Amino acid sequence: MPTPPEGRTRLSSRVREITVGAAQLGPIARHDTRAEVVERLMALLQQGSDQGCDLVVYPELALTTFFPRWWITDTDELNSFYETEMPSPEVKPLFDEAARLGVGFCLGYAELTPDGHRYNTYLLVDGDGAEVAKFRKVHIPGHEDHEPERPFQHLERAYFEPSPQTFGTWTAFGGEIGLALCNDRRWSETYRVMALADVELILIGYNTPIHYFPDPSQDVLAGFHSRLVMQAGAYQNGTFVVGVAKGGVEEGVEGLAESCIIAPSGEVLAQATTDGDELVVATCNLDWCAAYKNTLYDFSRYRRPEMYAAIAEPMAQRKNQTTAEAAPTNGETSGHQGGMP
Ligand code: CDT
Repeated sequence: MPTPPEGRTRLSSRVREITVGAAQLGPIARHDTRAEVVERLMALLQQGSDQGCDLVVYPELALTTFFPRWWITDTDELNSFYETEMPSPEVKPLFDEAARLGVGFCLGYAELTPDGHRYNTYLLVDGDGAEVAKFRKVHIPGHEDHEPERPFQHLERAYFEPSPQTFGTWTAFGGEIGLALCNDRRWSETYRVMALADVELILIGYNTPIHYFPDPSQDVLAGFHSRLVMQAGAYQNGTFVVGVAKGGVEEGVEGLAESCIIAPSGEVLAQATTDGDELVVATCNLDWCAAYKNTLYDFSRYRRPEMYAAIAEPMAQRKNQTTAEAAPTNGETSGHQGGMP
């Protein structure tokens, strides 16, 4: 297992290691029951326990098929894909077994709240079976309306509200843990917001159809883009990143697999070799993060937040600004001010 090579800066004498299992899932069919899926989750949990995992991480929407691929107008049918309580009776065996084994886990599911809100949710549970954190997906991709010209739908924007809360971090498993879901991993802000709270290990479940209808030229790059964003997010923020797929051909749609565990150096420590149920394991020395957070990415020393205000402005506000207002406000001329063209 790669660890920081001798000679790389170790800034802490206290070694904090967490063994993580990225519990990739293969396809879940539309007719598969929760009980059948939970059996598979428990098999991966057992493998994780056998391999010394402290934490087993499941994908986004890990209890059902990826239902946003269909335009579903019947409310009862749509609701059948959501959880109204967690753990539900069908999922409780997973919670009980994880607590018995002393293994924490992170589980993605569709959440329907008592007051009718629908979220794409990621739940982190510790080794004693206690809930640590509930995260709701921030960036909701796809489209709102039925688009029959597509070979399959991506109706997340019809079926989920974006989280009203920003990204968080939680102290657990001996470190600072952050959560994100699928499309969140493509946005650099996701990692940076968590890094500002000293995140050390970001867990990201995903369902990524390889075919991207708006621009199929991107299809061949699906794996590259997925790794690119997670490796950059890890390195630029001095954090481990665990990306966990539901992959393979599910109801005729091919999903990206390639689950992986990435070090703060940006290096991939371990990656799935199949597109089915597979546990990818790596031991993460959380003290490795400091080698980046305290040097090249020492935020308090080098970051220039006063230069980044535009990042936090809504687009509408930016479009309403005149060129002059949008120009640098430091009294210098606008445009390039460096030595290179
Ligand atoms: N589940 C999810 O967020 N998938 C998106 C697909 C984007 S294309 C609509 C992803 O970013 O992988």
